[in-house]
Amino acid sequence: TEKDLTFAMIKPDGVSGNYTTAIKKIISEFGFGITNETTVQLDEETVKDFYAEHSSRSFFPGLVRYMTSGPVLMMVLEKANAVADWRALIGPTDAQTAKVTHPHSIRAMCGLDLQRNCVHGSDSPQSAVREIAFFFEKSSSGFLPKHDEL
Ligand code: YYY
Ligand code: MG
Repeated sequence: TEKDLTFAMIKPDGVSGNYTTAIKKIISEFGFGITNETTVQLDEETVKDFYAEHSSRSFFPGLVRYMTSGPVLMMVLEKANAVADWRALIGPTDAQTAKVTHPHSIRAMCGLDLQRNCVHGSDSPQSAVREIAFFFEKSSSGFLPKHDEL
């Protein structure tokens, strides 16, 4: 079967809460390959651009502050049906909801609330293409991160 790519990120609360190892274990247990990964400190401009679709929302300033509050780990994941399967694995946006409705999801396991929900996943194949290209550039040997690695 054809393998697809999706974009995943462990957000600042996930990295600072030391969930990286546990999340990577789940990633490998569920059959995803990690094609690329890089740890970076995002700046305000990058987060605003990445989340541009939400720029008019009242939660946007808080989201930008949170996403720049510490390092994030970005990954390109590879697997058949990668986009939908990764979204299913991370669970609903609100980590508090996730704890009730999807107790085995990653956001239930390590997220804190609606804003600090520990992980990101592309919401469609189109978003995955955009988000991978946003953070990585294609090279002859795969992808290279566009931002300075920590
Ligand atoms: O794709 P997903 O991350 O599950 O949710 P989005 O609706 O795309 O929102 C992006 C991001 O914004 C979410 O992960 C947390 C934050 N957020 C928030 O702080 N408050 C909201 N009411 C909605 C989203
Ligand atoms: Mg989204």
